Amino acid sequence: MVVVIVLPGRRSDARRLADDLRAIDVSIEPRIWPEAGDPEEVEAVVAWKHPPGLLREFPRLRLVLSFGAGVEHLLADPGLPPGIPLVRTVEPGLLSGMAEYVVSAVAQHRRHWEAYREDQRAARWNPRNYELSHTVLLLGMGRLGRSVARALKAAGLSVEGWNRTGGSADGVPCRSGRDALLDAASRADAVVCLLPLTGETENILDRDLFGVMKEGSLLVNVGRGAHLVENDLIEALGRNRPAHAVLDVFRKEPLPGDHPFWSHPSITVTPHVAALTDPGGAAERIAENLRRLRSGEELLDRVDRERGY
Ligand code: NDP
Ligand code: OXD
Repeated sequence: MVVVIVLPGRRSDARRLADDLRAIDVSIEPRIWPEAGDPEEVEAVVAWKHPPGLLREFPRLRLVLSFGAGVEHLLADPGLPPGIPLVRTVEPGLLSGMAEYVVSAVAQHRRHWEAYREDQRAARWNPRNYELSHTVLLLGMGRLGRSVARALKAAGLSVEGWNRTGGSADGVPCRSGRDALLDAASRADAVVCLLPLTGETENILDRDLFGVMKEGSLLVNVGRGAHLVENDLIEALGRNRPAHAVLDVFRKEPLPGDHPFWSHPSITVTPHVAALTDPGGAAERIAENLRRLRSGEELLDRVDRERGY
């Protein structure tokens, strides 16, 4: 089965993925774009930030796989063939990486690391208190949200969830709807966005949400840049609600050099690295999905195109 790997700017990840796919299953023939060979032979494409329209070049495509958890880049492409399955790749490294990032962001804020760095520069011995109880509200309780929730609970923190369908996920109580979001945010010490970007979730981190957040609280956005209304955040930081924002994703990436977030004293910027797909772990999941495609079994992490995630 011919699979084209389209990872522009990530040649070494593409090579590693191709080698691992071949090692797992000799019937898989990976080709690294732009060397795709005869387009008629291509049955599957693994893509991340592919050139829009590219998928139209493969008339016999049976499966499109995102080389990551997000799929808005593929859903936004009018060249995505209708009627064929789209799957995400959520591998163990992505789950543990996200859990580590969020626990670290929450812990550094709660335990005043930033202030201690300043104290150290001034040779100032200044112990600060911290509350034992600390509640983190997770927006999005999917594959990544549940992994983060487990790690936060293991660190002794309380976790509440907010999702589309309500109920509970892995023992974490979840609520849904706008009123529940504002109510939960008003009681949380940290709000973490781990939502997919859809028409319903765009601009969800806005002045209404910040308006109810606790003084001194933390915002972490690891979902997508378009979840955040940037000017609303800058105003809200001026009111100390939230007191700090850790941002990993941005409307425009790379974040332009003159963007005010870079120099804002209450914003920590990281360059979309909260969780990185490990090509080795991805190869296992991708090979399994290709096997399932061939045998007509249910695919892993299949996207519901209507729902948008
Ligand atoms: P999943 O599809 O597994 O989970 C999505 C969650 O969001 C579900 O809990 C879902 O609710 C909830 N949700 C979706 N729409 C709404 C809505 N309108 N209102 C409330 N809740 C909603 O996604 P993952 O956990 O795998 O990934 C989440 C996102 O994380 C990705 O889409 C990507 O944007 C981002 N990401 C960022 C990375 C980074 O490095 N910064 C790395 C990887 C991913 P329900 O459970 O009810 O269906
Ligand atoms: C992803 C990402 O969605 O890296 O996997 O953001």
